[in-house]
Amino acid sequence: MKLAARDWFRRRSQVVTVEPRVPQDRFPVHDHEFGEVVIVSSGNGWHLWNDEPQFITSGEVFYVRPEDRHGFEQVSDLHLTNVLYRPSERLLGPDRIDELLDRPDGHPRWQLTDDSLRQLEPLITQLTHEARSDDPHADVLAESLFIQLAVALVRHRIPIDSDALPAGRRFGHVLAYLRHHYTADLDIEDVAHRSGYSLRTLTRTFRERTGTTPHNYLVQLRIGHAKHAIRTTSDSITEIAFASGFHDSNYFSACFSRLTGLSPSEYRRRVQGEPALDAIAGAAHPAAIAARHAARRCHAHELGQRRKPS
Ligand code: RM4
Ligand code: NI
Repeated sequence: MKLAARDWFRRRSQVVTVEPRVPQDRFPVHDHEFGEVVIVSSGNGWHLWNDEPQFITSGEVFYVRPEDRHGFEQVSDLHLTNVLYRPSERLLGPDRIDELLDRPDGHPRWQLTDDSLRQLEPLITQLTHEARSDDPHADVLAESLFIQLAVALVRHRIPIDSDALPAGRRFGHVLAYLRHHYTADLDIEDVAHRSGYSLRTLTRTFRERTGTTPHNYLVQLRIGHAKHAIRTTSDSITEIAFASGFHDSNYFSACFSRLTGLSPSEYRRRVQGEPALDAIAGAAHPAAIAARHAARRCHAHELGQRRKPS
C-alpha cells in the first residue's frame, strides 16, 4: 500500500503537514509518496520498520523515508505526532532534507528527553496550526517551521541506545539506557537509584510516560530481540533465550507466547522464508491456543511484580 501525496497535502504548494495521532491506531504496513518525521509522546506499541519489529515508546523520533515500509501493531495508548513532508523548490530542497534528516549508518531512530519534548511542543503546535491554515503565507511558513523543528531535533536527540546514565532524573536517558543493556542482567532498582529515582517513582513515571512497567518494557525488548534472532539465525531457542537476556528458557517461551500468540518454535516454522510476517495473533489457531496456556506463566510473573511492594 502506497499513500498518495494528494490525499494528505491540501495544495501543491503545501510541502509540510501534520497528522496528530492521539492515539495512533493499528495501521497496516505501507509506504508513501512523501517522508515522515514521527515523534512519540507517550504510550507504547510495535513499529514494524522495513520488516524489523521495534517496540516503541515515549520520546522516540523516527525518520521515515518514502521508500521505507512501516506500520503500527499492538498499540496501547500510543500518542504521536506525524509530520509529513515532501521536497520543495523553496526551502526544503532535497539537499536540505538529506542534511537535516540524515540517518548515519541507516539508523532511523533517536530518543528525546522529557525536557526536549516539552521544549519542542510550542513549535509543533505552531506548525500544526500553519499546516491547517489557508493564509497565503502559511505554506512557506510551515516549511520554515519544519526546518526549525528538524534542527531542534538534531540538537536535542540522543542515540536510541545510549550507554550513559546521567545522575539526575532524566527519563529519556533511562529508556535509552535500558535499550542499550536489555540483553544483560539488569537490576531495575539499581538503574532507578543511579538515575536519581526511587524504584517507586521510576515505576510511576514509567507508567505515566509509556503505559507499561520497567519489567514489561524489558520483556518486550527481549522478545523483539529474540524474534529477530529466530528469523535470522539457526541458533537454538535456548541459546536465543539466553542471548536475549532471559535466564530461563521456559519463562522465555511463556513470555514469547503471550506476546506473539505462538511458541518460539512455531514462530520459527511460520516465519522461515516469510520476511514480513510478524505478531501473528490468530486466536483460533491451535498453536495460538497452546501458546495461551504457556503464556499464563509470563503474565502471572508480571502480576507478581506489580504487587510487590516498592
Ligand atoms: C497513519 C500512520 C501512518 C501515516 C498516515 C498518514 O495513521 O501514522 O504512518 O503514513 O497516518
Ligand atoms: Ni506512514
